Amino acid sequence: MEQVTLKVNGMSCGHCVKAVEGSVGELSGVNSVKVDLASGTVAVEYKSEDVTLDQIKETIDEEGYEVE
Ligand SMILES: [Cu+2]
Repeated sequence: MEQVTLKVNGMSCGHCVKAVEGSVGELSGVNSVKVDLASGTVAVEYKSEDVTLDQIKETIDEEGYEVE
């Protein structure tokens, strides 16, 4: 299991939290995803055999947020 904390720009409210946690959480191989609005970060726990970090970043990007 890999663990990464991504800095993500543009998340500002509960809707953003739901959008990011929902879409990333749907990826197969993602074990957990937690948004922290105060610090603008997304903590993800995933299995690198099943999902890549690039896929996770792309999914956040597709929701309309910028991964630093
Ligand atoms: Cu929002």
